[in-house]
Amino acid sequence: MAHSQKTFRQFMLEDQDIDTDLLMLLEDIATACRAVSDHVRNGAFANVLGAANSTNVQGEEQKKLDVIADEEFMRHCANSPRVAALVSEEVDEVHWLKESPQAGDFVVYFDPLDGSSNVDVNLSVGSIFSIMRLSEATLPSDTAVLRPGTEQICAGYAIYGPSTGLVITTGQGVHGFTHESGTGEFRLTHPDMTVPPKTVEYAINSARETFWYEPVRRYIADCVAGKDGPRKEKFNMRWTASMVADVHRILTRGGVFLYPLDSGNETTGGKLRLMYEANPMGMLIEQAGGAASTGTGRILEVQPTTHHQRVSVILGSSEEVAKIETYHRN
Ligand code: P6P
Repeated sequence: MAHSQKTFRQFMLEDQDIDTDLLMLLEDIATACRAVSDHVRNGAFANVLGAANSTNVQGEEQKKLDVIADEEFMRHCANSPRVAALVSEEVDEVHWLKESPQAGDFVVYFDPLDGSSNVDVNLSVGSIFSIMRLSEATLPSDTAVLRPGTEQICAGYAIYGPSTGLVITTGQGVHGFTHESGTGEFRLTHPDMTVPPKTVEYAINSARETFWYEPVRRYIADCVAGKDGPRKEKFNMRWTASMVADVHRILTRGGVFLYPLDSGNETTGGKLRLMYEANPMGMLIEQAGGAASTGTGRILEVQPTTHHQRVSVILGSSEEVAKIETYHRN
């Protein structure tokens, strides 16, 4: 069968060197993503759009779909007997599934519905996931899940846009699948996704300019200065307020995404979360030949201290990320 027609399972079995336990977990995650996609696409008929009248651990207003998406991931990831713990953006504590977790058991970190404020206005949203393996048997103590992003064995996201996509890496490149209605299969449509090293397109929430520190302010000003400025290039800007959509665009055509530490979010360490947003997106971008930095260091080398901690995120085309790091050094 032609490479591009392969189903998720065929590709994982034939073109990726992964063990059966991981494949079974990935199929459960793909099922959770199908279920969330269905909830998102039919939300208007099920009275699940809008606020849930609750807040999550981040103190952010939860949408009904945030809670439903979390329930789908919790349910489907719990099928595998090798999953020891689940860490969800929507849940304060680490959700331990086993009394005595064993070496090789999985920890799954996820943001079940990222960018959910976009759902009510029918813009793209997504689910983000990251998988690590316990290196040794442990008591179900929360410190066991605080591992640096370099220890991820798998990272991926589903994007609920004009089509439902699933983009994943197991450390062997980045591969994109598209959901086929009818069969329900995720079919390989974007093998070997790579990020071009150069770009003239950046993504940042420019409404935060007044909070930016000097390196970011100067970098953006130089981009805006265009052909007559120091970059001697005309730059374009995109901001979708959905990390999954911005990262998917960058994986597809290049670009750089910035959600930096600034004077408005410094007290919380940034805006985006390390374990289930920055780390998985960082692994995907690096596996696609890009770079993922805090501005002063590699995101994947950040040693977590709490499982909901936030971090500064600058990721995408490698030469542009390196350029931004020089602004931080100077
Ligand atoms: P802002 C969505 O809430 C999110 O976590 C990311 O998906 C997105 O990139 C960012 O926050 C948007 O933040 O400040 O533009 O609303």
